[in-house]
Amino acid sequence: MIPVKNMKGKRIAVLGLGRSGLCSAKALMEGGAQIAAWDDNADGRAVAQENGVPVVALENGVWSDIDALVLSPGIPHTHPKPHPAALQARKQGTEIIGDIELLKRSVPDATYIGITGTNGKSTTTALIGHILSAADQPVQVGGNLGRPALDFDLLKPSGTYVLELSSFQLELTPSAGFDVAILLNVSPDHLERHGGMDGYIAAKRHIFDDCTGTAIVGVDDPIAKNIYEELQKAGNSKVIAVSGTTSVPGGIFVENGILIDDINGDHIAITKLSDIETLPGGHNAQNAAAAYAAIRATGLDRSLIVTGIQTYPGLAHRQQLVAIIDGIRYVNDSKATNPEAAARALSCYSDIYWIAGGRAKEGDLDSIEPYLSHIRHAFLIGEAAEPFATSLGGAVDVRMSGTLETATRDAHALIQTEMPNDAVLLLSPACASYDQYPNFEIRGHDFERCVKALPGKDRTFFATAEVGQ
Ligand code: UMA
Repeated sequence: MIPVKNMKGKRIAVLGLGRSGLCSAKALMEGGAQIAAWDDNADGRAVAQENGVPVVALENGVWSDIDALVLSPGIPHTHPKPHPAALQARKQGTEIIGDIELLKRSVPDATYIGITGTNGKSTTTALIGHILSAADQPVQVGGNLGRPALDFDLLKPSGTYVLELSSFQLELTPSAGFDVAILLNVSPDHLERHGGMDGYIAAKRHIFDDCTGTAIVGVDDPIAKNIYEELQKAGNSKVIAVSGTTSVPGGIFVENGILIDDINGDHIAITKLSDIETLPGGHNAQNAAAAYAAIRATGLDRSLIVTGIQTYPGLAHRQQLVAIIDGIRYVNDSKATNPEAAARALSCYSDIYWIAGGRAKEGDLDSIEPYLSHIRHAFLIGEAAEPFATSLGGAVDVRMSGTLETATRDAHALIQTEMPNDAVLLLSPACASYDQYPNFEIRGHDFERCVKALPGKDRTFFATAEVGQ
């Protein structure tokens, strides 16, 4: 844990005592601040009290001498409606900040790599962390990925903090000022929290404010590309374009499956990405290009970056190769909780036996449409089974499996009878898990359990570490 010493003697309100808030409260107390902590949920308050954090209702009287409100990222402070405590803080001019801001103020001399984007930020963050630790560099990895920023170890100035940053966290990090700032892509997400698309883009764009070193921007979607052009025009920092699909002169991109470094205009082939099983698809090509660009900016030797990319173990629940049984690949993509994320996985394989469904979010299956020809059969589960069957409208052979266990068995049995060349049994639900599981991680583990129970002559299982917890 990193004690927040620069708030010593100050009185700080901490609202939200989940993963990040509880850690912030403890780090502030360790640094000598006086805490008034609150969670609207009684369980959250009870856990905090068990951890020795003083719980105080953040009512009117408390506010007279509060110096800052440390807010958990999931708590609204503007849209759709500010939390009353955030409203009160704003009314009296009290700063509202989050744990990333506290980390930056507590360890100002370390190197900070910040990664944001609507999709791909967890993989890019984990890949950067892996490359640096494989090269024996002092590094800590977390943020939105799961490990709260103040839970990190204190690093010497030569160390690097690699932070996955959500739009919520960026709004609570006024000083920003990252040494390397990455924006991968932008598409509509969390719009209710940002009052619409303009607010969401502004939150994402904030990652580049006061960037002291290198700004890295994906140019594979129109919104991020526009931000790249604006940054280049402003000329405040070194700006590098990255793409997983298009050759970008002067940038880092992937051409015929090969990662190319053209920053100095010399078109150097770095490594063949299409052979790396843990980074499949054009979206991961862009993630790898961004990770390479970020580490290159830190000055690490190119051969060490290549070793790191080639040995990347992958992230649990994100196109995670669980097993190969008699030549069939079993892939856990439980983190794909919306159709766009599932479409990314569907783009990567042919002959897919697709398990989908759960609790559907807003939106339709339009993003899946370009990949319908990759799907041999769909096995539908959970609340979304009926509506998905209707949406797929006969374009794909559909089975109503109901549960993940039945779907896995149904799919396996059908593969055995059809035995296509390149069969993949893919769990990529395009839905949240909450109708049948507490969260996507538990759904993913249940899939692994179901796969382990399948028969087969030649069975290989792969271990992938959970990161960030
Ligand atoms: N709470 C209140 N009042 C409210 C709302 C919530 O008191 O009005 C309390 C809840 O009772 C709970 C706590 O606030 O005890 C939860 O706070 P939180 O939602 O900010 O969650 P944390 O447990 O602190 O986890 C946060 C991130 N959560 C969100 O941004 C929603 C985690 O990202 C992150 O991993 C963690 O900090 C450590 O840094 C998760 C996430 O879902 C993965 N992120 C979103 C995403 O990826 O789309 C942005």
